[in-house]
Amino acid sequence: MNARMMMTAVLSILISTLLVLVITSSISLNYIAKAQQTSVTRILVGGGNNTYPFYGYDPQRADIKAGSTVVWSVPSLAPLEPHTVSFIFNNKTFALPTAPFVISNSSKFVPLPKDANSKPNVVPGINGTSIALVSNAMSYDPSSIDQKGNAKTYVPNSNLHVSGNEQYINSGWLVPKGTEKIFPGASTIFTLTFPKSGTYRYTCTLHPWMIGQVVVKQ
Ligand SMILES: [Cu+2]
Repeated sequence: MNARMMMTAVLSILISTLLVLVITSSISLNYIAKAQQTSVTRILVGGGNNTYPFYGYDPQRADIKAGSTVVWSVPSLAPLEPHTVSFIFNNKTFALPTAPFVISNSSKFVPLPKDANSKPNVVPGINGTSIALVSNAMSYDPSSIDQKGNAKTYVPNSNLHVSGNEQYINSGWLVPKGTEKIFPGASTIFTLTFPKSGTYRYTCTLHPWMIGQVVVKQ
C-alpha cells in the first residue's frame, strides 16, 4: 500500500465515522424533541378555598399527551384530611381504609404515644383466634394490582407508570406536607406517567364522591 492509498483509506474511515456521529446525534436530538413534547401536569387534591372545594381535585379533568406525567399533591395549608388518588379499573379491587385481619391471641398492641386516644379494635375470631381491624396498606400505601392479581405496595411519594393492564393503582394516603408525623408513612405527592392513550377515571377511596379523570391522547 503506497502513501496515497493509505491516505484515502484513513480519509474514508474518518468520513464514515463522522457520518455515524451525525446520524446518531440526530437520532438522539429527535428523541429529546419528542420527550419535550410531553409535560408534567399538576393537580391539587383537597384544600378548599374560594375557587375550589375542600373535597375535590383541581383541575378535575386533565388532558395530556401520551407519555406525560401527572403529579398530585395536597396544598400545604389544606385542612388535615387525608385523600387518595385511586384508579379502580376492577370494582373488586376497591380497598377499604381499615380491614379485618386474624391475629393470634398473644398479639399485643401498644398505642403510640402511650397516652394517645387510640385503642386497637380486636374482636373474637374462630378457633381461639382474634380479629384485629387495622389500617389497610392497600389503601394507605402507594399500591397496585396487575392483571394477574399480583398486589404490590410501594414507598411513600412513589412515581409509577400506568401500563394499562392494571386492575388497581393507588396513591396511598396523601396529606399536607409537614403533617406526616400525624400519619407516619403517608405521602404528600403522587406521580404517575401515562404512556398509553385512554380515559383514566379515579376517585378518593376515603371520600368516594371525589372523582377526577385523566384523558390521554397520542
Ligand atoms: Cu378525599
